[in-house]
Amino acid sequence: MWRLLGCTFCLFVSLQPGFWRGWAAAEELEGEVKIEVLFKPLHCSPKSKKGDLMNIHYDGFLAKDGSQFYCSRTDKDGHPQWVVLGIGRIIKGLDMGMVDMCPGERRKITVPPALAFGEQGKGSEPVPPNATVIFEVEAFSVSRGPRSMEAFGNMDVDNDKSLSKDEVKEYLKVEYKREGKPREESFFDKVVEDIFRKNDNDRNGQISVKEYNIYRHDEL
Ligand SMILES: [Ca+2]
Ligand SMILES: [Ca+2]
Repeated sequence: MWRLLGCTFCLFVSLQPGFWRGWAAAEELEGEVKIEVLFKPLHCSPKSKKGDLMNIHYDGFLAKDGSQFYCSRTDKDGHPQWVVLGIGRIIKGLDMGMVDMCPGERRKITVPPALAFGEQGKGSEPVPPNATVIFEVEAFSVSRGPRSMEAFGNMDVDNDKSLSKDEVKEYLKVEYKREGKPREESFFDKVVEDIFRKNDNDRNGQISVKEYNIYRHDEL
């Protein structure tokens, strides 16, 4: 199934720092996530579930005055963002509000502060403290588990249960080529550096199974 992903490691590259990191600091569940389906394709499949990789565009608004604090269409060169659903990499309200969503579907998701940016708000966007936020999300693709062990096995050519930079780079090259998007060597070097910066936690130049497997935390 990993083949459906297109690019497994896009995830590593584009789990955006800042905005998407676990901002739902407040644990108490005050209020609920409200979901309004703005558009649902006739053929609505596959439907997203926990652990899926989703490619989305989203706009963020403050509920109190409707002002926009984020737009993925203008940010980051306007590329849709890759997110993994339900593992705490995005704000809780979106982890909850984007379940059962299919490619082509658009939703308006209203998230109370406790499930969004909490008491602190978020300075850089900016979102004030205790703000209810509204996201308009459009899903482009939904695919199964981005970091499958099958994908790991495919990358780990020498089978030492550890990924070197060369192994990751070769894998990326093949993936991009298969997608009809060959890139220059320097592009892959940059992506690999980024992947290792974010995932090689013990800085030994290898990505271990433990470092790769983001689901471990999730299943505790
Ligand atoms: Ca290896
Ligand atoms: Ca490592």
